[in-house]
Amino acid sequence: MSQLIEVKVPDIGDYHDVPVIDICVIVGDVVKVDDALVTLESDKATMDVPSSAAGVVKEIRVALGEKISEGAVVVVLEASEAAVAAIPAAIPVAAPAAAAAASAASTPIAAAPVAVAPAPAVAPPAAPVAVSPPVAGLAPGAQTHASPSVRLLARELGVDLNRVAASGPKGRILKEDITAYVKGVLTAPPAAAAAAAPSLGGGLDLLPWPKVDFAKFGAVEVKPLARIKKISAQNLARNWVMIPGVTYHEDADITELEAFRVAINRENEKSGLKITMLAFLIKACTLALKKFPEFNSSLDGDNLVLKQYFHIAFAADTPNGLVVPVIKNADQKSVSQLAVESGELATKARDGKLTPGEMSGACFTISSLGGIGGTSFSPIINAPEVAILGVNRSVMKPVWNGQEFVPRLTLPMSLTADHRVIDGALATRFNVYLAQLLADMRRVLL
Ligand code: CAO
Repeated sequence: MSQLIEVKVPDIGDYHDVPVIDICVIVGDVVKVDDALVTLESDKATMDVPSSAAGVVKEIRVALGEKISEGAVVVVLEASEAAVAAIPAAIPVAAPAAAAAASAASTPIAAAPVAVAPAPAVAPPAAPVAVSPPVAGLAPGAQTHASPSVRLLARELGVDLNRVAASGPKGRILKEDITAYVKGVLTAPPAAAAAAAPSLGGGLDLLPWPKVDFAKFGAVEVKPLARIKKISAQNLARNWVMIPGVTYHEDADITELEAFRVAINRENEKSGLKITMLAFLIKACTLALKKFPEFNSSLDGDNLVLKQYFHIAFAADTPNGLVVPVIKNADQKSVSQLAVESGELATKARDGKLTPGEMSGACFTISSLGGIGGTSFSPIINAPEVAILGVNRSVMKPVWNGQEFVPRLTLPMSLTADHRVIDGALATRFNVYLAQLLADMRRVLL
């Protein structure tokens, strides 16, 4: 017979709302009494929440970055009969079969039986975030599987656990793995070491950022960066430095498409439905992603994760900075639906009302500066995506048709692709195909 046990944050003195910085176990782990389950970090100290029982981890009830206090349930364990006998003080919770009845009778009091609701091992972040930011205050590698002592060692050595190959059971990183990683970095040639270990000082050997007293040269006004800008700055800087991105340019002839768009919008004037160029771009990109699956992938160590879903993000310019809402399953939506949804998401973005869910899960991003101008640019890839399409304002250009120059409306496209995944030939094929689709959207039906 087995029993479910809630393990709670014990008495931690005067500390309240302490952030979870490490989750040391995963569902299925076998733990002993006093094994660390999660690590909390107050402004003064780091403390582990030990397991009050021996058993198997059935559920993790906290998320990285979540702030918790004494009494919060951290983990639900399934204790073996022997283990249960040894821990009379542990608080049992209702088994799933009895959950409905138990939850009806449950109260917020700690000892009352409560239903064990299935929850993801790591819950989504509580606060809205932009451009896949890291959870504030978390150490690099916080989502990897390692014990607190290993994490401590990694922190002391400045090692990002995400970069360390795990040799322990269930992908757990051991002390030996950290040692091997550091040895590898120290004995590697300088260039390889720099690429392999940005966490060990980056190897970039950069000069410190220039500190200038600008007021010496004239009047200045100092304005703190908006939160979104601060978060996206970190992501953009990492992506710019870490990804060998190359930008490939292509002109798409959208003469017929724009004429069609204008005609349709005139037809729909009364209903208020406005089809945007962005909606056509999203549609065309989903087809190009299907044809060239490498563009719908992410690098995970030595593996390429090919996604079977097509969630398209688009950059939205807001008074507080750039945010990137995501249209889920864009391939299953009509151009009209894409126009409505992107319009709604852009409005929410400008009002600062996007939820974390509306900004996550993207496979590919479109950055449209078409409403503003420009002729080309080099968009920065939004990791872990591997490509991003930028477009600028379409212009009439004289195009030679074999006999004469004819005026064609031309959309300048700038596709940045991660060269580790996509080489120049593939990127150019993607661009050419995208341009073909935009030149004649009937191809979308094929
Ligand atoms: N060529 C010519 N005109 C274009 C165009 C293009 N490629 N794209 C849009 N336009 C026109 C639209 O037709 C619209 O004109 P009308 O009002 O006469 O119909 C006008 O420009 C304004 O369009 P818009 O940009 O507001 O709307 P959109 O659907 O094209 O784009 C959004 C929406 C959210 C992408 C856009 O508002 C935005 O925020 N763009 C900025 C993205 C950005 O900052 N990227 C940079 C990221 S890297 O720093």
